[in-house]
Amino acid sequence: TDPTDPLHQELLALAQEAARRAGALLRDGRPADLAVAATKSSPIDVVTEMDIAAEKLITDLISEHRPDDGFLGEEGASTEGTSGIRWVIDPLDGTVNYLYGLPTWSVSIAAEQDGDTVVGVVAAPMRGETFHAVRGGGARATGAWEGERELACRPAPPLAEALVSTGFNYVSEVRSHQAEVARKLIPLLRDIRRSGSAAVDLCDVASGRLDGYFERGLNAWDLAAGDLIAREAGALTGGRPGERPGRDLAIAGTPGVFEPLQRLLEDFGAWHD
Ligand code: 2AM
Ligand code: CA
Ligand code: CA
Ligand code: CA
Repeated sequence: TDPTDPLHQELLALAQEAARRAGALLRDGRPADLAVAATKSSPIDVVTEMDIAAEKLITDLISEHRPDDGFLGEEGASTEGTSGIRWVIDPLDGTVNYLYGLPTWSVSIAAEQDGDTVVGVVAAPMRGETFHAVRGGGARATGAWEGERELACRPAPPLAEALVSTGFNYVSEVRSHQAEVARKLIPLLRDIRRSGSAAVDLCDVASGRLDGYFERGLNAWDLAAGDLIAREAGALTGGRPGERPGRDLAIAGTPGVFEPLQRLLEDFGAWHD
């Protein structure tokens, strides 16, 4: 694949602009009393309004430039399109963090061409960072902290020194099982993190800030952009052995951590109760 393909460059520029604007909307539009509301009334409704507004901003902007593209978005965007391009969008990944005022949340936008992800953008406005990748062209990030840079995942440490992030589902029976898997893993790893944004975790693997990541129960919009960014940075990604990342299980890791982590998750039956 040719990373300088003008279509892919056009899709990248559009995804970056949409992510920038949606990130600004979420950052500037967040009600100051949201975290207080979390302990009272119905804060989820307020967050849901922001989710929906951000998704609409993204799909409106893209449709204006590319009226024939399809969409799949967490907040309901679902159209086929006729151009062969479909956008896979999570307008706000890390909703619970956003609700509480924690900085780890993101806007995730991917473009698929005939079913394969060709562009991924993840903007994390409160970290001042945006990550992007074009298929075959590597992954890059821009940000105040580490500047503009090419991303490369870390050289593999022994599993016992690997820092691995995960997430927990919201279905209580699944959570207990996930806690059991984490209990078995903790003594075998350096430590475990739980950031609350799957898209940010995948970008942190790409950046060499994490050695691995796994989660169960995710949807296409959580994974699409971050998975391409991780792979273009040299990470391996997958699901159950032999499968692509999906609802049952999504795993990303630096080569050398990915396979032993996948094997352990298989041994611990991480994708079933
Ligand atoms: P969200 O913030 O967009 O809802 C954190 O572990 C990851 O799980 C995030 O990507 C989060 O996405 C996702 N998530 C949150 N609630 C979920 C649910 N009910 N089902 C599946 N995934 C969920
Ligand atoms: Ca999500
Ligand atoms: Ca979301
Ligand atoms: Ca959600």
